[in-house]
Amino acid sequence: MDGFVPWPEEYAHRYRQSGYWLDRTITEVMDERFRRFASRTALVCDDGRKFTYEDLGRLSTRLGLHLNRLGLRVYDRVLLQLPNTAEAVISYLGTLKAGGVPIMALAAHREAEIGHFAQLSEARAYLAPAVIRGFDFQEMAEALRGLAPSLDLVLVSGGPARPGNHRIEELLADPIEERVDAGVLPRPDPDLPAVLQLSGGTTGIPKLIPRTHNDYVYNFLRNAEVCELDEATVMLIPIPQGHNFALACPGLMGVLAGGGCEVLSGSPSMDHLLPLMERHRVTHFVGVPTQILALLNHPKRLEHDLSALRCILTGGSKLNPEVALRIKPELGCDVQQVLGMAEGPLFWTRLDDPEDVRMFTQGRPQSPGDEFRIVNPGTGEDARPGEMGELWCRGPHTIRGYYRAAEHNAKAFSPDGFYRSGDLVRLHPSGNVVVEGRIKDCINRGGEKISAEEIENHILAHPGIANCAAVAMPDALLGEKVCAYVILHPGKDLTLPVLSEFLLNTRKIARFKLPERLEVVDAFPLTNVGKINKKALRERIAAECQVASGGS
Ligand code: OOB
Repeated sequence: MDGFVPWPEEYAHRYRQSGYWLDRTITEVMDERFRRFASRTALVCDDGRKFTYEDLGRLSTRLGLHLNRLGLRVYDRVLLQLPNTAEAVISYLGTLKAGGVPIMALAAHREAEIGHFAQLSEARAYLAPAVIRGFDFQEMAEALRGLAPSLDLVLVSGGPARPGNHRIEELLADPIEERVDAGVLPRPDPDLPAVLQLSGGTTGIPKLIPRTHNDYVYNFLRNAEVCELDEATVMLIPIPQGHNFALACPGLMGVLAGGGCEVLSGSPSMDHLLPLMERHRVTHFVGVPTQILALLNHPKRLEHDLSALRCILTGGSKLNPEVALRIKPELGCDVQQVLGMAEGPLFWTRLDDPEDVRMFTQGRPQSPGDEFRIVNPGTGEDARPGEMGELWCRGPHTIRGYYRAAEHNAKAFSPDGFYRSGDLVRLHPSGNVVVEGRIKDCINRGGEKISAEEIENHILAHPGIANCAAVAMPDALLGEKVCAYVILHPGKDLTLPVLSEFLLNTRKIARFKLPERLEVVDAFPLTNVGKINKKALRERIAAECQVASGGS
């Protein structure tokens, strides 16, 4: 795994001594649970299927053996792009069993993103749906092979495989473990990357985040403790399964570590989720604040029996205090806030914290091994208590560098290994942090991060556009959406639908990144050093949105 930045020996030693790093692979920890809780239900799907722990163990070994037979080798990178289905869960676990390193792509990603990840990682395999809403992923796979010659294995789920590709459901129906001993499967080094997560993104090119077995196992085991998960836990996580929040914070792996059950939903719509919550007596609902608001405000909520609900776990963007305050009186359950990042840092409020901490802060580090600083971005010195500054983190589950990104790493990490999060926070007197804003240039669309530079690069490729700036505009539902300010070449004109068509069909980007407003201007406001003044643009669009919504 060239291009991976390990923890310095001194820290690795400390994390082992402290008992954070167990030197066990994710597969070893999961297999232990598959045996311990064998007959318990691990997964229920919205199509009625149920899987016990024993089923998950058997089927993931089976897929691992098939991948091994098809030529997948230890540390080979595997693009996983499956929606929230049992096949996705088994594909993730099976890839790990084969020694492969899954790259947790989103179902919404298209050729621009997947092609980039495939090239950067030299991925060997691609696991995808056959078709979703008319989009043919096997056709995209053909284009990917041209971009990344390393890609020689394509597996699909939910539809027939084209010649040369394999169907995941068919492999899962073939008990290869009766012919081949599971002892052929390799054991990866727990100090090497187990999973490649995707960065929220502040750069033109999205980054991959290497999470090692040691770091990720500790991440979800500790997280399951902090959220007090156990065999009674029934968790619904209607966010993409590959996202760090849904996978490991505490997510799928945290639920399985505790012996609980995850309810999988193919749709994030509240109309679909409410009956699922009632039917399966969901105890934990995980969502970004937009989803918590949708739950609170749903007109039919009171028609459903949600009496099993014990806790809402929310993060990804800031939970408005007014929304936080409604949870207990209206849903009758607790809330735990998390400030999380795919790079690893996790700040959680605790269930027994005083009310002001639970409602108004984003928590404190989940591990006693975590260190953080709040740094004045101007001086580089620690901010005074209560003063706003950039959050820097270092710890047993915070990476020391992005994968194959040496140049960017020099900026994103301090020389002594702190990850510079780009988030602006201040310290609450209780020792918890409160998120106040950010200095990184990205747009947080309902928890989904969009790098301004990345979308600007795609917009600038349009022949009519001379210059552009993508900024966040406020949105009542999602918090933020992308607004594109553009300067056109003389004599050109452009509308939002034309720009969207170009971004989707020519640039082939994921739909959630599309600008939702286009502002054509003659010039940009500049800062005194001559850069585009994005702050001024953000203020301008915020003022216009307020006028449009009748605010004062
Ligand atoms: C989670 O991870 P990412 O990598 O998609 O996004 C990280 C960024 C943070 O740097 C921050 O800007 C924002 O998302 N964020 C929050 C927040 N939680 C995340 N901003 C305000 N308040 C919060 N509570 O989003 C993520 C990863 C694991 C667990 C939960 C969320």
